[in-house]
Amino acid sequence: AQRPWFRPFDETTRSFVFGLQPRAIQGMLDFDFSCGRKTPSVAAMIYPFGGHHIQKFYWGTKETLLPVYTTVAEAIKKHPDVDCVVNFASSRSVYSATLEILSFPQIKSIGIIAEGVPERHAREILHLAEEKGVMIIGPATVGGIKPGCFRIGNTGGMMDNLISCKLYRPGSVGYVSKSGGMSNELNNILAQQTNGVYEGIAIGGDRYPGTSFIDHILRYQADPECKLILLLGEVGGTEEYRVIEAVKSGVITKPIVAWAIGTCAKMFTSEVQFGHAGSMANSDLETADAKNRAMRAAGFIVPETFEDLPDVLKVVYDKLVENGTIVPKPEQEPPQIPMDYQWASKLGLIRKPAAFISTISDERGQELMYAGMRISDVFKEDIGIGGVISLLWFKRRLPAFACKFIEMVLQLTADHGPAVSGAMNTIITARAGKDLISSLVAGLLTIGDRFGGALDGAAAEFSRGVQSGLSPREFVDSMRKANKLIPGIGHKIKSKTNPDLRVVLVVDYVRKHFPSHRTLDFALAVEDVTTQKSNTLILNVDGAIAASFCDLLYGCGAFTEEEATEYLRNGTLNGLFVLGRSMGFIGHYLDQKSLKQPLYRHPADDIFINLAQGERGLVSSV
Ligand code: Q5B
Repeated sequence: AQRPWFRPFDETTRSFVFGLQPRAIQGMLDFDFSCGRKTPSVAAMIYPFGGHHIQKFYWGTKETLLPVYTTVAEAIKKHPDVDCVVNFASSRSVYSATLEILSFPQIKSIGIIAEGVPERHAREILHLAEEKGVMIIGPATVGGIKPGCFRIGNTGGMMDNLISCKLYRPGSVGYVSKSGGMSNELNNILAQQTNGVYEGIAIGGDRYPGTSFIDHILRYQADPECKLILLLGEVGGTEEYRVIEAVKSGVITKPIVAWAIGTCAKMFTSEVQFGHAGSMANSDLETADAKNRAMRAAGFIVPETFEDLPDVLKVVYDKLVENGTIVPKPEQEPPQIPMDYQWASKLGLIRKPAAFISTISDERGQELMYAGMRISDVFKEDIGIGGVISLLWFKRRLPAFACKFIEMVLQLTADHGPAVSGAMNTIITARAGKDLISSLVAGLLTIGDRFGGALDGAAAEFSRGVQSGLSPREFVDSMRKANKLIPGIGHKIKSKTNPDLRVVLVVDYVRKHFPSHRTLDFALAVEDVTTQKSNTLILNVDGAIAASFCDLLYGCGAFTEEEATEYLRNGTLNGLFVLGRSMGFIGHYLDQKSLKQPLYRHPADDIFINLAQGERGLVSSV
């Protein structure tokens, strides 16, 4: 867009942001939206690292995508409408980045935010920019703002501040200051005492800013929309004198209110360096008092103190309204800007129901917590795997005998040879070249009612038997009547004559350490009945663990009856087998890998293939 020389920014200004600055960009886009801009003022980001990608931002209540380019050249090529760069490059890289940007004549203005730019680099940039007719704002600046049009980076602060300073629409006062912080103060004063800011630029606090007070004041003088000029100078440097000369020589004719801050420097016995690199008087001329005196003498409107500045501005503004120079426009409703969620939530302005609830662990603080116990205490108190499971599964410390029993279960169920369903699956999957997790999961998926996953069912049936007061015989009959196998009873290879020693170990431990073992006793009595039919119908490892765990949950004193029932119903016990057997499956996977076992193909002569059977079914269905 063609803009007059004195108006570098308007409501069509489009910019690149150099550097990954999503917060600043979101701030610029929120400002644009509040101004009623049709298009976002940021067209793209330039970031040399991380490759070309896209980032998502809010545009009002909706979302929009901005590209991230790795080179200025690519960005320039894709966005011929952009003529401004907000350069967030660090003090180390800003010099080379700015030189690169300056090599593209499409760019007419650059805001340089970095502090600590070496003065030699700043002067070179300034010299080159002058040669090329590019306006530099900064370095060491927050930037500037053109109300209703364009915001450089973070200028003006948070959205609530921008709204309360009415920066979403133009006023009539153009100001220039060194300090970004003081710009905020001026935005506020001007919103209260006048019809607000027309444009505000913070040139930055370094000794060699890219543009100075006079550059911007000359633009304000030329711009018919700017009716009143405000200059906030400060101690150090002589830039205010260039403005004084322009006023004296009649180049600046618009009313100009001014103040040089740092008048308190005289109260110190030695020279004072204020916050900015350039804010120190190296001669009498550079003191704030001398500048204020000289500006007053040249016809600037200079208050007695900074505190009087708002009143003085009001008087001057009222006169301009009275004589018709400024015709105040009817105030427009401040726009509704959706609040930033993080910010509003931090201030306690909004709430929302959490999508998830979690009550077992917390990593947000300094130390990881398991159910309220610090991870360092887990080790200090040596609670072991049983203790960790008691915290993460049951959200409480269980008595030592219970934790020990959990560990015993994990050890007993860890493996039962390569021939069981799950291990076979893991082995075949590993031999098919799959990874550890796929092979492990292939094994785990076999766990169910028949293999290894009979614990939940066994716990439900044995505790039903105990609670209903049935005799073991009546219980077995009730299962037969319901045409159900008893979970936890029966084994493929173990029998009365070939007992499963894992079961013996469980029974011994429980009888010795548990306060009550009536469910286990009931299950063993059921075994006495079932083994009368076949000596393979023993209480198997699933059944023994399940019955014992019922006794643990109902009898250890850590759970109410309801809680114990709930844990059984929720599949806790099969979890024990899954956890324990995972150790074995991982072992089988690693074993196959280290043995370099090839792809397995089952011998066809071991599969009875009978197509005739299938064909008959097909024919009959036709
Ligand atoms: N009958 C385990 O079957 C097995 C009966 C029953 C009443 C029963 C079977 C069963 C319940 C599920 C269960 C966990 C399939 C087992 C485990 C981990 C493992 C594995 C390992 C490891 C064995 C013969 C006759 C039939 C049946 C009757 C059988 N079970 N009656 N209640 N529970 N149990 N699973 O030997 O009149 O002739 O028709 O499903 O607890 O998985 O090491 O291998 O650590 O990895 O093939 O230990 O018992 O017997 O099916 O031929 O039945 O007994 O009705 O009667 P079998 P079947 P009938 S531990």
